[in-house]
Amino acid sequence: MKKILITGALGQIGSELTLKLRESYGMDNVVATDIKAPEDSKVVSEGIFEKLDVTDADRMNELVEKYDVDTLIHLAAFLSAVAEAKPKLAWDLNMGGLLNALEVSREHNLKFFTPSSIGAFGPETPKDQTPQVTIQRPTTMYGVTKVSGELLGDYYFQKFGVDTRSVRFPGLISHATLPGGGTTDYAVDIYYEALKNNTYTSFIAEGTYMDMMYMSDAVDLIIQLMEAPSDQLKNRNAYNVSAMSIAPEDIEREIKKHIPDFELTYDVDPVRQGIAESWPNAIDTSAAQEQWGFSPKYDLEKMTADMLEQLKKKEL
Ligand code: AKB
Repeated sequence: MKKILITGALGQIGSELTLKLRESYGMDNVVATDIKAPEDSKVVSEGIFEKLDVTDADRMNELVEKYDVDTLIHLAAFLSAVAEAKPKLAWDLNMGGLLNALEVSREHNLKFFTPSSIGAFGPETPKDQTPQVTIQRPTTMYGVTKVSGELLGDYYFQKFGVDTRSVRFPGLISHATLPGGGTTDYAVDIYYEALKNNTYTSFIAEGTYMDMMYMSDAVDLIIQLMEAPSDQLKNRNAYNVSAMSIAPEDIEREIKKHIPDFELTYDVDPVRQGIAESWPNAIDTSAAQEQWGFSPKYDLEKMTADMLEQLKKKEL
């Protein structure tokens, strides 16, 4: 990767990935883009930043040519709960943006990354040790766009030789940027509320297991996968990745080690609970480990300690 363009750079993954890429590859070699441009963000104020609506193919092409880009990291997309509330808009953004990004990668021979998700699985998928290759019949619009995206990744690789790479991200937990409208967001909110109010009401029910990962591992793995030799990668659609499989009460137990009077209550949201129940409990990540050395550093204990420490430094 020499000259990288990121879409959705102000989103949950983008805002941390952009800073890390600028640090590793140089300020002038990372072009951050997003549909909005808030001046109070480092992503906008400290490096190259351009406004881009990913449904505008001409503008995307113009920026790729202007900066002589060789790698495209396409992050702009709606998350699961928002996509479920606005399915038509989600199809237009998630698929329209992805197709434009793949086309520009084909035309300019770019290395390409876009995230898939555990949302690409559905109720018929084996719930535990979910295999790398298995049944994918999601029951959400988010999942439909993610499976379609995975198929497009395979197609553009096989048909046009585009160097497509992807992972099925679990819920991502970060102290820097809040997620926007996902099913796993409870696992981020819980830390903020624990510090602010000593209490949190979870919209996901007790006993609901989902895969999760700390954002610093997510950012590192994107770079690791993008730097892996092309001939080592057999799964061009997306790799299973996860660092932990947890339920709300597991986070509660861990937070209590730091905040003993923390209290967790439940007020379950049927829509997000339904989505969570259609996803796996714990996916098998062995293909990612074997093919490109995936190895997350943070488990629940380490992540909780760091989240609370970092959030204490912020004005919540
Ligand atoms: C969501 O909850 O929508 C995302 C995801 C798992 O893809 N965090």
